[in-house]
Formats: sequence, structure tokens, C-alpha cells
Amino acid sequence: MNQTWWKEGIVYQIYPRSFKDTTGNGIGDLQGIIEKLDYIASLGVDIIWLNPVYDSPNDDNGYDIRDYRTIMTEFGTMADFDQLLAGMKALNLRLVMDLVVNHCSDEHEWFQQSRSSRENPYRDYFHWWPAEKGTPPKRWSYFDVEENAWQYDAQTDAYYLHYFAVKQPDLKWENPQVRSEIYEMMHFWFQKGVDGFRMDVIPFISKDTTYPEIDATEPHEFIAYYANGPKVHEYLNELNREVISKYDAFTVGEGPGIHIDQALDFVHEDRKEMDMFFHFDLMSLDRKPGEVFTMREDRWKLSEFKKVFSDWDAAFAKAGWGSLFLANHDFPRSVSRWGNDSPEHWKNSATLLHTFLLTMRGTPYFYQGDEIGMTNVRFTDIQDYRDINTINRYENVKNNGGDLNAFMESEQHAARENARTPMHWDITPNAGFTKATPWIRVNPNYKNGVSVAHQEDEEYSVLSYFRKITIVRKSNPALVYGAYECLDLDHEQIYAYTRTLGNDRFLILLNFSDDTVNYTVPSHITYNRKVKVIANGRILDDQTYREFMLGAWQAVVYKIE
Ligand code: TEU
Repeated sequence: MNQTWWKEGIVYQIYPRSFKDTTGNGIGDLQGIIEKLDYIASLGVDIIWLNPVYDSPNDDNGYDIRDYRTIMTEFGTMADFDQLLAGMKALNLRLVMDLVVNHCSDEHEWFQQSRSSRENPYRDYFHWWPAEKGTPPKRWSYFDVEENAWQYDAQTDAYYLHYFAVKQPDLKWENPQVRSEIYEMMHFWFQKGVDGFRMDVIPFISKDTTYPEIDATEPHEFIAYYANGPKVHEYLNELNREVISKYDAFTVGEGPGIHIDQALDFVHEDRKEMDMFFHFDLMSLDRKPGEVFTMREDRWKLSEFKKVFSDWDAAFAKAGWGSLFLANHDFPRSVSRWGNDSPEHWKNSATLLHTFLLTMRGTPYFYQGDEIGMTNVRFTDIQDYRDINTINRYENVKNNGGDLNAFMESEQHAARENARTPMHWDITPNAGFTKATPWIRVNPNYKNGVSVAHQEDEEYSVLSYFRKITIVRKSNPALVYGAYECLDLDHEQIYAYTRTLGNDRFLILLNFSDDTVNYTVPSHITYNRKVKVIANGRILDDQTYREFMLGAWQAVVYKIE
């Protein structure tokens, strides 16, 4: 297995809109990130993934790009960007940008041209279906009130395709000119010195332009169809050859719809496509089968959680490389979702999740605020939401006479904006995020210990633990590269595993429950001595070598010999 910086690095994801406002417009900005660079470096992370910062009308918070080479006015200027990058380099931090090229904004010059006439040279930059051919074959949209991905455009009497919002027309990768425009734009950012790209919905780029009827009677089966377009591998290979291979850079694809059996087709080193991707198996664990946004009725089970991580570890054990994440800007907060954010268990479960991600194989990705254990905001009023996703699905439920209370209740667990409320810097109004009215409400629990200022100097805070355990990860190659063995797949409370590299061996024990649990390490794991490396609290019973009494949400890492 080749060893490289992007396998060893820890990634910190920044959602700029909600990170730190320095201009007093209620929206985070690049100067805010610059102001916090020392803080970010102090966490022990190596790479920043920045959500889109490009010029955008913000129908989908920057995922609708109007100009790929200009910085969004609300966030600052290109001079601010250059200053940010220079500041990062001085601290040895790498930068990964968001590459959103399945679609752009309908306000992008390309689309403005394209929609103006059927003869326009940019016409073929997008997917058009002339109305004289009748209604186009059904395609589902994520962010459309009617879930319809074809939008009729009267100007040229044709429909255009948008897998996401109406204002996010899909680019036509089948047109080689589109591809070369995208590659040039990527070179532009690489020449500035960025270190890689997180590629938004990258498996969706290739479409069958005969637009066949698709076999999806159930709306939500479309994701796997979208992800397996006829030329997806050809395009990824070309993108790698034309751009990525020329730099010391890496790519991480967002991979909705990629099945585990196809994983190596995307990331096997010999294929030269991408370096890793985010699979969606964990993200769908607490959702109804096949549904992205609706919660399932019972709670997810630890055995299922372990199976996801164990299966994906096995997929990359011999080739390729995995990514590890428990949360991002599209999903609820990790401690609220995979831990227990009640006052009693919040701290232990937040630090347990840190322990987990930093002792697994793969590149770990943390989302801003995870390091202080930020929790779901759980809005109760639709007026508090800003997200096109929540708002349009609310409209859909309303239009179809559905149960709006049930919808609002479900969004408290599922809404993307649980993760998008402003970062908690201190206990001044609005958590020190802004002096103005924030673009979205702040979670009031910044006053109750969930803030950087509160946790900064506290020896046993979530933040202090995070700083300690990033050091543990980075000083032990076995935790990065070592083989993983899950000790008890079926246990519903304890997640126990080993990581082994040569003679270096670690035993990790995690109690994913609210109860104290007695656990005995299986007899085939043999060792004569164990040394505690880190734990998120006092181990209740540590006298014997193999038997443990683990408190609620207790996490402990041993070196075993
Ligand atoms: O998300 C793509 C995607 O698959 C999402 O629809 C995801 O399933 C959903 O957000 C889960 O809640 C990417 C970006 O991460 C997201 O923020 C954008 O809105 C979307 O693409 C469109 O660009």
C-alpha cells in the first residue's frame, strides 16, 4: 500500500457561510477563516475541505455556481482567497476545494447563452429536450417541489434537465468542450496552489443522451441509475489524466449511488480515476430503505453500523483507499445521530465518536463544530429553515395534503440545516459568530458549554480530547495503515476491534450505549501486556487483562503486546 500525505492527513471541513463573519452581514466569510487558522491548526488537522466559495446566487448555498473563477461577494474577494491560501501554507495546512460540475447555476453565462436560442454555440452545454418530441421520460429531482427533473423553458420551447434544483441545470459532459472548460478551470485553481478537489455528485456526470425510460417505478431508486452512466469511468479517467495527474493532489468524490461491489472501479490505483470517495451506506442507515431524507421508524443498530464499516474496510484492504465520515453539511450532527446528545451522555459520546473515526483505516473527515460536540438544532418552525431541500419538500407535503407535523418532526432528525447553524466560538450573543443577525438561527446551547471558549482551557473537554487524539493518530502509523479486525460483529453495545501493522498492535473498545457493559475480549486475540493510550474517562475495571467494565459511551485505546 503506497503511503502518502492524503492517507495520513486528517481533514477538517469548513462550511464558510456558518464559520465566522467578520464583515457584519450575518454571513461567514474568508477573512473569518483566516482569523481562525491558528485555531484550526491547533486541532491537529492537516487538510481543509472548503465548501463552495464561488460566485453564486445561492439557491443551494453555493452549489449553484454562476462563475467558477470568482469568489462569492458575501465571502470576500480573490485577494482574500490568496491570503487564505498563503496563511494555510505557512501553517502546513492543505486546501481541498469543492468541485461542483454536474451542474452549474442557471445564471451562469453558459446557461444564459444556451437557453437564448437553439442555434446558440452554448446550446449543447446542457441537456435539452425539444417540446415537439412530447413530454420527456421521467427523471427525478432532489430539490424540485414536484420532484421533476425536467423544466420547461418557453424561450426555446424545450425542457432542460436538472437533477437538483430548477436553478441547477445539469452540464452536458458528453460535449468535449464542456469537459475541457472544466479541466481548464481546475488548472486555474491548481495553479493558485490548491491541493485537491472534493467532487460533488461526481458519479452523476455521465448521462445516456437518448434519455431512455428508466426502470424506476419507485421514485427513489433513481440514485443508482444516476450514478452509473455509460461513460462515468471514461470521464473520470480523462479528468485524472488531463488535470489531477499533473499535480501532487488528490480527489475525493461524493459517491451517492456507488455500490460497494463497484468501489474499486472508481478508486483502484491502476484505474487512475479518483483517490477515494464518500459512500452513502452509513448515511442511509437511519433512513427508510431507498429514501434519502425520511427517517426509518426504529433506531439503527450497532451491528449494522459495524457491518458498514467492516465491509468497506474489506473492500479497500488490498487496493484503493477509503474515506471516513460521520457527518457533513448535508446531514445531521454526528453526536446527535450516532451518539447521545443528552446532557448525561453528550461529552462521552462525542469523544467516543472522535476515538472511533481516528482509529479506523481510511482518511478521516470531521465537520466544523464536531471538535466541540455541536448538536442538532431541531427547529420547530418552518420559518427557521433556509434550505431549499427542506422548504421544497415541505411544500410538496403541503400540496399533497400530507402530515406537516410528522414532516417537521422528521426534519428535526434529518434536516441538513442541523449541521449548518453557525459555529460556536464563545458565549457572547450569537456565539461570537457575528455581530449582526445571523443568516440562520444559532443553536442556543452555545451558552451551555458547547463553545470553543468554554472548552479551550478545560482539561477534560470534548475539544481537549480531540486535540489529544489527533496526536495519537498521527504518531502511530498502525492507526492509519494497520489492518483492521472487528472482534464482535453482532454485539449491539460494544464495538471492539484491533489495528495491526507489523509488531504494532492496538485494541480499541467502544461502548455505544447508555449502560455500563461487561465485555470480554475474544480469546483468539492474544497479548501479554496492554498499555492504555487514551480513554475518554476513567476505566471502571481495569484489573484483569481481558475483562472490561465499560461505562456508558466509554472509549479506550490500548497498545497491546
Ligand atoms: O449533495 C448531493 C447529494 O446526494 C445530496 O442530495 C444528499 O443526498 C443530500 O444533501 C442529503 O441530505 C451534494 C452537496 O453535498 C449538497 O450540499 C448539494 O446540495 C448537492 O450536491 C447539489 O449540488
